[in-house]
Amino acid sequence: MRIGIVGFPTPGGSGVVAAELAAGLAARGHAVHLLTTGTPHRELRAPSLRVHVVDAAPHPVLGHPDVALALASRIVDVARQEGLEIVNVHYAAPHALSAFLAARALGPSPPRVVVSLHGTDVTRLGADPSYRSALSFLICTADAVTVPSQFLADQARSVFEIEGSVDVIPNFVDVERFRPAEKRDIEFWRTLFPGMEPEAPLLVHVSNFRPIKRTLDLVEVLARVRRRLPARMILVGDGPERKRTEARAWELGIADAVRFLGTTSDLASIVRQADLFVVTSESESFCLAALEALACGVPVIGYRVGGLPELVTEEVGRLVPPFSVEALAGAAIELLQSPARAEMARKARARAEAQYRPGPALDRYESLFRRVLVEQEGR
Ligand code: GMT
Repeated sequence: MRIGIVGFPTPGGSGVVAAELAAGLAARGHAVHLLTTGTPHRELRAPSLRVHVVDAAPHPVLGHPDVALALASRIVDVARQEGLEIVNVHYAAPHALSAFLAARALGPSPPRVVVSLHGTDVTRLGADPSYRSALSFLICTADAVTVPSQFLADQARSVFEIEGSVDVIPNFVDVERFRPAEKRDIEFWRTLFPGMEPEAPLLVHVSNFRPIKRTLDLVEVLARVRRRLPARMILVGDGPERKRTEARAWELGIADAVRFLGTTSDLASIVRQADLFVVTSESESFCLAALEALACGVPVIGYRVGGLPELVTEEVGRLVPPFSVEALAGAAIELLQSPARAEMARKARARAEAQYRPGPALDRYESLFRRVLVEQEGR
């Protein structure tokens, strides 16, 4: 197939899924074009993948960028040159608008449009009356819609009044890149926490520090865990709530036990060193970062929200009532002290390998794309 995939270049989950999907399908021999507004965050192992970086700088005439228009124009150009049959956009805004415009511009036999929803495009933008009507139109007129969890399928159906099918295709993980540590690298940890006790528990969090991640809760949890255990925490990523979270760590007197690493491309080597992965999100459609932790053999704790219960079962972690930092700290203390954690770590890895390898997810995107092409022929 000749496929265009549109996604953000940022480290967020939807951009990672778009880029890994594009690379995976290119490696299977499809002609794949990734259209994005910056260099993809992760290294993509697929020499045949064509990446088209669309200029999203402010336009001198407008004084601001019009990303939707710039992407739409590039989709039209690539579709004309390469004969794209499918355009699969990841995250509804503005990508679904760009794909819709491009399809209209491409005349009587345009590429089929598949919209992959990822989370806040439904739960936040879809819930916002300023955006809902237009998004609902774009999603309902697409040839197919995908979501990463049953939770988001239900939300999307109700928010956008989708009558057709919604395909649940869970996030997937490269289990070679995200694999368990052979042993704890105490030297690595001591570069971050000089003098750290060799057996001190290690907690890790990865996010974009948006308000929806409730990152202040992370340091509240750590402060409570540290009343019982000499735990340390590493926070990977960057975003609007980082400064407030750092300030709260100082107020709580635990700044020496927390390190903020910012955005790093070598995520796996950090995550695999942890004893627990902590998510404090108010909502998650899936939580790719938690899946990457499971693949590293790291159990996950978090609030019972959104699609997290579909991923984090009792065998591989603990979910507690939202938004109790006491309960989350209690779960962390219980697991860190439990001899059963090693078995949980093994099951975490086994779950990622058995259910979330890239292969089955790529199969499902492939068969969905084939299905919409066949439906088109039948029209
Ligand atoms: O979590 C974020 O804020 C980033 C966001 C995105 O759009 O890139 O992630 C969303 O998509 C991921 C890939 O499908 C999911 O794993 C995340 O759970 C989802 N985030 C939310 O629902 C908040």
